[in-house]
Amino acid sequence: IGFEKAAHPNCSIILWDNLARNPDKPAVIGPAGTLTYAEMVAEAARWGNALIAAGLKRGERIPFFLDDTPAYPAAFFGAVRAGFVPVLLNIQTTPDVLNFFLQDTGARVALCEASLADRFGPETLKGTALERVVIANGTADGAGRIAAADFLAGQPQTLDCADTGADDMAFWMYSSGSTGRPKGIVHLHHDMAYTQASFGEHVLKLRPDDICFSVPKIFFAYGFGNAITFPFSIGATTLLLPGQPRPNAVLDAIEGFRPTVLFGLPTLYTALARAEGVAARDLSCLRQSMSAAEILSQEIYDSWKALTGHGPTEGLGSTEMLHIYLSNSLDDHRIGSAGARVPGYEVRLETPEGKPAGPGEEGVMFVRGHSSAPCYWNRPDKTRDTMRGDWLYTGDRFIEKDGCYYFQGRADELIKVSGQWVWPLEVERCLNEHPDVHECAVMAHQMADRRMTLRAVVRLRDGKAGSEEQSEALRAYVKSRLQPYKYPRIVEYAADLPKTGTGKIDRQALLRVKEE
Ligand code: 3SK
Repeated sequence: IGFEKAAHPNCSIILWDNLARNPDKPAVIGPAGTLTYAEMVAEAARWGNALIAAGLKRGERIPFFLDDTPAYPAAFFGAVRAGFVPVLLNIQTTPDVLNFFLQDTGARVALCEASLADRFGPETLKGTALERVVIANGTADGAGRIAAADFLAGQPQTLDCADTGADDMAFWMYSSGSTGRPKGIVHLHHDMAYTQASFGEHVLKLRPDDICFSVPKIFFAYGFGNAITFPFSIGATTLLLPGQPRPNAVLDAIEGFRPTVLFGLPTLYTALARAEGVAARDLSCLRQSMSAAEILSQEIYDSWKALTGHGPTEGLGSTEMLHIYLSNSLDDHRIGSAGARVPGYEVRLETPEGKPAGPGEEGVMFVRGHSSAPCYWNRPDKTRDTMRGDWLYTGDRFIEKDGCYYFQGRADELIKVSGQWVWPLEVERCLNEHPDVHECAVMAHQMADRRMTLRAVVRLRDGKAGSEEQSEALRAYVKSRLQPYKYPRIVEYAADLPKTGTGKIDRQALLRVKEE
């Protein structure tokens, strides 16, 4: 691979190195506040000390249910430095899944954003070991809750580093794949530095005076690298925007805080390019824009280029690898391709027969590099399926041409919508619980701009005919029960659904109908 593991025995060094290098430079800016690097180190130390004082033991997991504010990196770096294991949770998680996360992590202490505190109700806490919820950015009410201001009060602003090693568990993220049980993806202390040494140095190439703005939030592996690992590794600044990243909020933040590097997904670039009045906005601060997770179309690339003078640079990564391992470069972009292998990673394509795919032949991608998660927590079966020696099975099908990789679809049925995995069966199960639905099938649909969305074909009860009002009701139903991005954008109706010989819904037939 040509890269050694970074020697970092504890990933908090990424922040702490800035104390000597850049104490007075802003580490974080944004509507929730500004902290210099010296202030960020002091704040992180207070978090680490407060968690130690709470009686936690080395290696204990701490779920982070936080929005993007300065408290996120402060609590993260303080926790890892003290030897605890932050678990970065998607803040759209519903109470039933949150309950599963609390059980799976065995956590006794969790951090929660004040605006999200109602998610930690009795349903979420049932059967868990949780004793205390620390409420960030607000006040706490109720038993077992404490406001971060009180939790941190009087804690020292220096913190010795726990006796961790580079190969020790540092933090987790959860896969959003949803066969009912998301998988805890375990990352080690050296992984962050490795993503910086590979993608950070060879593709992104930040400058110390850069201000990074990742619209995908920190709890996504992509956002975590963009907003924390890369800027903190070189002493640059990160702009953190809490709340819903609606196009106008993002445009306001760009005009107000003048970031130089923007990170988004094709869905975001599409929404920004179509936002009302965008042409009159001042986007001149942006010198570079990055995209990942979904295929970027020529149309989106061109419209962003027309607004900013540069198109987004597309790459592809995974939570298991922590960040991007295939990428276009700033000066060589093959539209429609995820790009080439990022230095520091090796990739190979394997045919269904287990042979290496030849030039132009489709194969499933395997990747290796030292930021790879060693296992899924407590899931030896899933670990065996995915982590094969030092290679990781991605489940993504590609064709390689001139060193660039072109995505052909998934080897399984997962679909990536707005950068997040959706298991169509989960959406089908949800729709089937609606009183008007007799049966349904949910499948991937590629939009004209090449982004993926969900299409549901529904047979209603009692021969009822579909209507736009009914479709809206079904979408709202899914949004109210699952994470909102899992709703079917397209809802179609059929008097009957085609079946295979064994009585299962014949998806291939439904796909053929769509193509005809
Ligand atoms: O989806 C992606 O392309 C991605 C990129 C970086 C980190 C994590 C992910 C899932």
